[in-house]
Amino acid sequence: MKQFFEGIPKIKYEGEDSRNPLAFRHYNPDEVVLGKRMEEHLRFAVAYWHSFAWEGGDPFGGQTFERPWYPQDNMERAKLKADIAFDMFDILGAPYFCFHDLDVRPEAGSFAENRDTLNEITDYFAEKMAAGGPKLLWGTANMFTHRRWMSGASTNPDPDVFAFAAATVKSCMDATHKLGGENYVLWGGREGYETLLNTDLTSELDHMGRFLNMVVEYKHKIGFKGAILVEPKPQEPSKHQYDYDVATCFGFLQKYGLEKEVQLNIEQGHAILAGHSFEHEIATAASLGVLGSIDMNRNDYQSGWDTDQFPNNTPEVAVAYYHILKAGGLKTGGTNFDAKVRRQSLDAEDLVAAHVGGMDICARGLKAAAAMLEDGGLEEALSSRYEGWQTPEAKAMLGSDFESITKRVLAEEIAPDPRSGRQEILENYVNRFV
Ligand code: XUL
Ligand code: CO
Repeated sequence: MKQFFEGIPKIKYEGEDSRNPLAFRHYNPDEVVLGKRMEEHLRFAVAYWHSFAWEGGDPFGGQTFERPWYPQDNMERAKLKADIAFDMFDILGAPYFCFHDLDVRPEAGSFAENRDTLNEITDYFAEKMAAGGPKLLWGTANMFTHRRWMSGASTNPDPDVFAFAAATVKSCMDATHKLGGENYVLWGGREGYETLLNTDLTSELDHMGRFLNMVVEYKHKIGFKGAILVEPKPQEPSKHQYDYDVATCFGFLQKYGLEKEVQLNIEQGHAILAGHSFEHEIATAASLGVLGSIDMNRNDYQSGWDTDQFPNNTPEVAVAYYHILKAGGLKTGGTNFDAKVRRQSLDAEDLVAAHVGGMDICARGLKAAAAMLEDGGLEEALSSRYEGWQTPEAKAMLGSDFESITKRVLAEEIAPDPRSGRQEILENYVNRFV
């Protein structure tokens, strides 16, 4: 059943000198990096939606890809799509995959039909997984494509849509649990607004907070051991999304008492849309204790929209993994390619090569990040920059007050002497490793 990928062999590690475009030059799953196998550090996942569901459209033109499983309007083609997807997971040696309900089943008008077809197709997945297929990194619900979601899911002004969303997420959590999924993701989709002229922001946020609490309550009820993750994104499709970035999400989680229950799935492209770097978002989440998982797909820096491209920039990826390793690595999370090939990349080979390149660049970034950590140059620079805070006077100051501090400034005639931030020297240092 490898017909779709005919002529494409199982991808192997051939080392840096390989000229084979369908070989790994850096991703060597068994290679030990900082005491752990590369595969266990990176925990790669293939996203069903972009690799198998995306048809290659853009705002100016429709489908460019021709796939034997299109249109996915019946179970027969949904199963064919699953056969081909699992073939690709096998070719890549991908340890995980991720899916939305809509990626894997035909869409029907009624909740009951959607739930039944989801159950049927995920039973089909379970057989393939048991026969040596990959594991499930996370499942999620698509609550943004169908017109019923156009004004939001849990934030919809219509309580019937909230109800439909609750039942949908329950069915997707059940499927994720059944398949042994290691996380469950909620990306806001249309949880946001187009104009405040028609939006009651306060009650929409309250409804979203209650909804997420219901997710957590249900997780505990069914004994789902995975992590619940929210994926920040600042805009697109809504003009303003409620889960704008890591800091906004954390404020939301705290307000609704969820900061110990919910972590974040951080996507590079979304960080860029929010005007942040990927490493800023990762380091902020790590510092707030909510770093869960990553979607490793970049955006185009010029176009200003979510282009979902495979990663291909070693320094960016290296700095991201540096912060992940510093935070103790990915735990239940992984490296998900929420990435799609460009719409002119028509062939099965393009699909495989895109993942091979993405996996390889991540492996290269991971090795560079580990080498930097082993060398310790950045940690040394950091402790030297903040060494003043190690003195007893500096520590005591944090427990004092403005009046006593002012007295000390006057008595000791404190006059700070600025020191270089050494940015270029540190950038040059990083360039030695990437
Ligand atoms: C959308 C996005 C989603 C989530 C899952 O920009 O990233 O595909 O990853 O719903
Ligand atoms: Co994503």
